[in-house]
Amino acid sequence: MDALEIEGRRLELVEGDITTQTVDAIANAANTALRGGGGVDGAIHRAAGPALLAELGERYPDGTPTGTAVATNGHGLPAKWILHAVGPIWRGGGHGEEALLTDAYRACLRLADELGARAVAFPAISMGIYGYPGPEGARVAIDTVARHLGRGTGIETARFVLYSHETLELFHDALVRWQTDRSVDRGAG
Ligand code: AR6
Repeated sequence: MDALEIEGRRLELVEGDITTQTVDAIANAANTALRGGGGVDGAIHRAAGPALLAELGERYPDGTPTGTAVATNGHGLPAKWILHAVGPIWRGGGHGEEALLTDAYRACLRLADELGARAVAFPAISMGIYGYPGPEGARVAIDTVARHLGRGTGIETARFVLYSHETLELFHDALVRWQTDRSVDRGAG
């Protein structure tokens, strides 16, 4: 496992299935309709059970826009809450994708703090069906979560759960780069 300590909090990278994580909250890479789908969204709905779809339909009948997130119970999952975030569909990079991906992670972090979640797991939002390029998507994910851990937050552990070794490697590279940039910033005073 790759891990980094930031202001006494942990940022971890693991290869695995997010639905089996024993954490307070897991993030989901959902779509604006919030009615389930493929990829990690499909896996989460299958593992959580039909009560998840029912809760989403009841509480969020209009869905949620790209760059935002909503919370539900975890239902059949070990996690207590699911944070359903909507990342951008990659359309070449000139359509605000980076800001929207940053917003999606930030929305999850904000919800996690509101709920009092101490351990939170994230998938690689937008990096599957939505086609966000690997190195850039991993950089946005690591930078956004690492920055949040460096501020006042109740989150003690943030864990990226990556579904393939290739994705894990991308996140590893982004983590190393973030660490290097931080040392340079500190060195410069
Ligand atoms: N655990 C962790 N990561 C997973 C899992 C899993 N069980 N399954 C897949 N991944 P994607 P997106 C990885 O496509 O790009 C859905 O239809 C996957 O390998 O799930 O944001 C939604 O309803 C990839 O690295 O999400 C939306 O319509 C990452 O999760 C749309 O897809 C994200 O891939 C969202 O597309």
